[in-house]
Amino acid sequence: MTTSTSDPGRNAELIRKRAAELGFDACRFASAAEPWPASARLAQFVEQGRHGEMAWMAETEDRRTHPTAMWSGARSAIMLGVNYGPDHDPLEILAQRDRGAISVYAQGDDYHELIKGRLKQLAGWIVSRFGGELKVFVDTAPLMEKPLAERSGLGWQGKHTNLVSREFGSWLFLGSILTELDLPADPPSGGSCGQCRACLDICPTGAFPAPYQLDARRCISYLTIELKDPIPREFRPLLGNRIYGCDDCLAVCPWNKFAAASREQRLHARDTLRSPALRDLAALDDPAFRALFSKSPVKRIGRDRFLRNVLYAIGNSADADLAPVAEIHLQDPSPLVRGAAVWALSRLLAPAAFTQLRAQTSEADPDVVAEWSG
Ligand code: B12
Ligand code: SF4
Ligand code: SF4
Repeated sequence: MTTSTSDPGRNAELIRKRAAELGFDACRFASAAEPWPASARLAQFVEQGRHGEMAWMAETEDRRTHPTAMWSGARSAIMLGVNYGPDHDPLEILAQRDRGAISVYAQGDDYHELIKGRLKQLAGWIVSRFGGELKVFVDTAPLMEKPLAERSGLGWQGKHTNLVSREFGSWLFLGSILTELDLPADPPSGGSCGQCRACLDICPTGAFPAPYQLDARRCISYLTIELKDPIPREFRPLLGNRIYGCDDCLAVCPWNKFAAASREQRLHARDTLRSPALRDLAALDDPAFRALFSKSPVKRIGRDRFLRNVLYAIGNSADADLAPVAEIHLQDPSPLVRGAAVWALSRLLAPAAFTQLRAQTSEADPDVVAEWSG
């Protein structure tokens, strides 16, 4: 049952203050009940197959279309932001071809754990103070967080489709609380992309069919993190040394000029993950992978998918000294890894040497024959 409060405006201010005390960098309010255009846009995205193999997007589409479709009791949304601004230029590492580029969001601890903990603390405080049922979300639930954040005035969805904040640029994680309480909605943020198209132009894989629309199947974030299979050949050269996610469209956004480095120590880049050598990463077995990526979001994709990405980056390194590193992986237990090793060697070895290796090896490994034949 909805708990009525005498002064919703005052309650909102108290919630905002408590959110700041808990370490949230932004907190704003929106109606969770009004209809919006995002439902139709999600339907179009799924219909066009732009979610690729993220089957969960289609499976949960009905609930995902609107907050009330997931929970009919939702009246207001409390939208929280955590600044994860980097202390360095994330594009610089792209020129260091013998190093792996891990996207900014994954160079520190897993933000899901950090934000979920804070959301639960805030939620407990709200219930004890004002009552009302509520639910907390960060990333993984069937809730469209960006349009909800835009509605709350936290920012606007930029042409790269992510939320842009006047204060934090493109570096803001989102978390949400849906509640039965009626809280006064905040005004829109103001600010827009205007004539800018920097994010559209820099995308290495041409993942934007139009401004404000993304085809996830072409996005390096999807290809390196979500896709379990070998990455389609057409994209492999375009990955460069990006081995987990991609920041290009975020990093070029001019609104980042107002951003500051994150104040949360746990989100800062670990020294080991700023510019790890591809040679060292390729040597990781499962226990070493788990140890290096303890508490990191990278752990989620597992050692084999990660090694696949590392070997594609080795193939793109133009560093023939790395060929023996790739060759060791022709014996890897994982066919995914063996296939990526073949591709890397096809790029690093002289044609005659590759042909000779193929004659010796390809028939002995039926799982990756397609990779040998190119
Ligand atoms: C699925 C998903 C992905 C997929 C698909 C991304 C996408 N853009 O849809 C992949 C794996 C590719 C991905 C990548 C990334 N992700 Co992601 N991802 C999500 C997730 C789980 C759902 C997003 C979704 O609903 N997509 C479906 C599409 C249809 O919705 P949409 O993007 O809002 O699309 C809108 C526009 O297309 C717009 N639109 C369409 N046509 C038009 C026309 C006009 C005129 C206008 C104005 C708008 C418009 O309307 C749609 C609905 O609002 C959210 C968390 C969540 N639960 O919301 C995180 C989330 C969006 N991801 C996040 C992050 C950080 C990333 C990466 C930066 C990670 C990285 N460094 O590699 C990249 C960024 C890539 C990019 N440019 O989007 C953050 C973004 C934070 C922010 N400030 O916006 C989120 C919110 C997670 C979080 N809780 O912080 N992600
Ligand atoms: S994250 Fe990278 S690949 Fe994906 S849309 Fe942005 S620039 Fe393109
Ligand atoms: S780079 Fe330019 S077009 Fe892209 S989101 Fe930022 S302001 Fe908008």
